[in-house]
Amino acid sequence: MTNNTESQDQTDGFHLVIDALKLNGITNIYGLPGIPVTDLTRMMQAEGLRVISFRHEANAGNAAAIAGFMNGAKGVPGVCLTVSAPGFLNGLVALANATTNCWPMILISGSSEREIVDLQQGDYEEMDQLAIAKPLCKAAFRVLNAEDIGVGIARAIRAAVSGRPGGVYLDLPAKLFGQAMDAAAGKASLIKVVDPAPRQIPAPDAVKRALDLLKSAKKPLILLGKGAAYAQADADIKTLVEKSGIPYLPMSMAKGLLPDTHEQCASAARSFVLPEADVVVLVGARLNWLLSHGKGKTWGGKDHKAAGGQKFIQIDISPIEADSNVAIDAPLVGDIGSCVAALLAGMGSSWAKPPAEWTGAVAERKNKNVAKMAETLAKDPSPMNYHSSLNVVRDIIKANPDAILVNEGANALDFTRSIVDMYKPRKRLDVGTWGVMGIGMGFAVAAAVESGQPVIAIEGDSAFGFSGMEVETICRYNLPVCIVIMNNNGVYRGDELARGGSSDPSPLVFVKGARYDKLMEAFGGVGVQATTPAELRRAMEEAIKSRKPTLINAVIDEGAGTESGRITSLNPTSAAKKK
Ligand code: OXT
Ligand code: ADP
Ligand code: MG
Repeated sequence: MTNNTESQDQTDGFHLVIDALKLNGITNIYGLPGIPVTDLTRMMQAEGLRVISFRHEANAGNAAAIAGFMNGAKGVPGVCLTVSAPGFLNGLVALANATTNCWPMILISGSSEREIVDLQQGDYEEMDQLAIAKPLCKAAFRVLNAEDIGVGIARAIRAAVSGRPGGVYLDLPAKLFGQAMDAAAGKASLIKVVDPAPRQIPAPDAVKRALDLLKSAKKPLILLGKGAAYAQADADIKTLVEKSGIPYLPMSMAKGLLPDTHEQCASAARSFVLPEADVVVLVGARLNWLLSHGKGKTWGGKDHKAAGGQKFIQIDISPIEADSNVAIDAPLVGDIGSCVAALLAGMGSSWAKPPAEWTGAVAERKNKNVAKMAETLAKDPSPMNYHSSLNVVRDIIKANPDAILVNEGANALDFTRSIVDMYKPRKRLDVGTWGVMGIGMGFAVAAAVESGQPVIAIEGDSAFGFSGMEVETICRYNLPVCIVIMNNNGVYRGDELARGGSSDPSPLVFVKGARYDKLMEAFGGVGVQATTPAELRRAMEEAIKSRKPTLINAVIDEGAGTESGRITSLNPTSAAKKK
């Protein structure tokens, strides 16, 4: 074709969206079809994108969010596609949750006609989606013209994965999809994003400040957060821990960054190391509620508002994270890979390990707790409790360290976190910063799709209910997901009685003896009822071997749990004095 001659071929909004996503390495779309994106999902599949179609957008959104956690450091966000208004709102919780957790996700929603929406004339599924999304995500964009699709998708990708990652909303009005334009001009309008998650190198003086502080420590501690897992700087993080000889504590989703069985892992001595440490290196972890805001009794403070006297080094890509809760003595702003590499370079070859008094005291406390745990795990009560059932899961993960563990619930979450050791990075996916229920099946689907590895989802019976219908999705795509419902007949416990003489059940309990395994059988998967650890073990081993969608209804003592698991203290209590 000669220059300045328009090609005969045309393209349209549908294809430009698809081409722009593909050009930027996006391969999987988690969504739910309907007006105005039904044809888009068909065309996406026809053009080689893998479209995973869910039963509810909340679960598609959660799938996209966790895909972002798994791949974001490589510059690839998770993508969710929904219809307008209600579909968009269903996906929005996951977008907000992704943003809260610092995971890169793009929520693409079709929307109704701008002219009608803006005059509030009552269009089908009318809603000003862009305005609603804005306060709940990192960035929000709308594309009105086909020739701007390339820019819109490039901006969405950059906003999601660069700097502190987060959720991005992309509004695509129905009219856009049908707009035609010259194919060559369309192709030229697309942008392949160069270096979407650029390295951010820490300043040399900040590195020196951090190392000087660390050198002065008598009782140092490294705290690894899910930002450290996200960053995929696994080898350097391992070297930092081992070269420094400093005990480390992984936050929930950082478990396995180094094997939990590592001799420097201080998980089993958590309540000892936090108040005792004198210098703490935070690597991709915020001093939020999960770390008692860096103060109070957890940190050795004399009351809940008092700091404990630790000094903090904080590695974070966000320059405004430092001092959010307590003073940060040595902020190290940059991406974790670059920051850790700079620390390693500055440490040289003769870095002194921490005093043996400190590492010895940590080891002593840890060994005591590990022995106590071993004793509890060895018991075999009837009915099964959290410990005896999770002891099985612990063995299964040990034998299958590449399997991904998805986990939600209260007791089902907290006991799993402390009992089940993880051996590899990014293998534990859970309720994150919000402690949100409902992530289970969305995470399980995406974990299987993105990794190809077997997935084990340990679910409280309440937690499972939020996304349970996706067992059909798991069967439809024949995913190697083994769901274990820790069935204690309720939220926290199943033995609560109704109050005030009500003939209704307590708000916290469910139908007793429910057979969740039958739900899986309804869609052709394998359902198993397990009332003993031996039955649970057999069923899990078979599920891993066969890779068949499996749901095991593990019957747990309904009185074994505690209110809100390990966070009972967050429940408000009344100060009113009663006569
Ligand atoms: O050091 P100490 O002695 O303290 O001991 C610690 C460790 O040292 C030790 N440990 C070990 N010992 C030996 N060996 C090893 N390997 C080892 N490892 C550790 O164990 C203890 C505990 O360690 P841990 O866990 O590290 O320490 P700790 O102190 O617990 O850590 C503090 C936290 C805050 C970091 C930690 O507790 C944490 O991460 N917590 C997260 C809690 C969370 O997010 N919970 C979920 C929310 S609860 C509630 O909100 C629920 N809802 C409401 C709701 C929600 N969330 N969302 C929506 C959309 N709607 C409603 C609902 C509905 S939960 C829920 C459902 C619950 O019912 P289910 O049926 O689903 O579940 P069940 O409860 O099972 O019935
Ligand atoms: P946890 O809940 O495990 O403690 P948080 O979600 O609180 O972890 O903290 C994660 C932190 O990691 C966030 O402050 C975020 O800015 C930071 N972070 C995420 N990715 C990177 C990265 N690549 N480099 C540096 N910091 C990062
Ligand atoms: Mg329960």
